[in-house]
Amino acid sequence: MSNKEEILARLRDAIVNLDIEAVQKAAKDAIDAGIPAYKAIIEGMAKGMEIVGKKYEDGEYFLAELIMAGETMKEGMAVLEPYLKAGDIKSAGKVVIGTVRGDLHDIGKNVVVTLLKAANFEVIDLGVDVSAEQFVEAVKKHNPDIVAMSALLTTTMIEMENVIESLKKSGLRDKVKIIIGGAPITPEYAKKIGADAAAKDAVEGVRRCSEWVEAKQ
Ligand code: B1M
Repeated sequence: MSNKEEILARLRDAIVNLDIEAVQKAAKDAIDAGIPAYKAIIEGMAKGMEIVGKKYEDGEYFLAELIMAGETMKEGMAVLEPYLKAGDIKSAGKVVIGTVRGDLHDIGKNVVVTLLKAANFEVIDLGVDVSAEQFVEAVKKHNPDIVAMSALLTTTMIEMENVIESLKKSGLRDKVKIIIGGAPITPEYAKKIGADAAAKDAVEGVRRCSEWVEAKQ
């Protein structure tokens, strides 16, 4: 295992072990080793979150551990965020983003927000538990290029379709591109509900948003 692989594995394991000190140390080591911050997030910490989810499903972890894993991830993010650079991406669009109604998961959405900002997007973050009406109001108020929605629960992903229907009813659907993401989301689901794209992770999501905005310019 190379030094970089070993650091990514430490980031993953620190999340699984709910070890804030270890995640902060591994995040600093990732930066020192020249691992891009986004890679440390997606290929390190987010992999740990997958394992935490699995352990929760298997009855090995409980809600307390899910909460601690979320806190551990936030502490790791705090170390890495200042190193997320715009690089050579030069898209300057506007995105309205939120986690849909009934859903309180915001770690993945926050990663997307951070990477969007790093790619020079103006981001209007509506937070969590966002209703279709709030999405519609935000589109009217901010006139974004893109609406991005996140859902982590199979019981809340159906809200995405409500948002799209509400945008249609308000005559706003064709003014924006719509992208959706979150653990249960697939390209097939995006197609079914009339979204323009699904993103499996934040990097793919931001890449797609950049492509849309660049095509407009
Ligand atoms: Co929850 N939870 N949770 N949880 N939780 C899941 C989602 C679950 C899969 C765990 C499991 O059973 N294996 C399960 C859902 C099962 C299902 O619906 N099929 C579950 C459950 C059941 C619940 C509760 C119901 C538990 C309970 O109360 N009994 C409850 C629901 C609360 C609610 O929302 N109403 C609940 C609560 C919580 C906590 C609050 C404790 C905590 C969230 C803390 C927070 O977000 N502030 C939590 C956590 C941490 C998880 C897991 C373990 C990790 C989620 C996470 O942060 N992943 C999760 C298991 C899992 O997902 N494997 C689980 C890391 C994050 C970086 O990835 O969010 O997928 P993710 O985001 C990625 C991509 O999906 C994508 O990019 C991100 C970064 O690469 N992406 C987008 C996401 N949104 C995008 C938008 C885009 C583009 C890409 O637009 C451009």
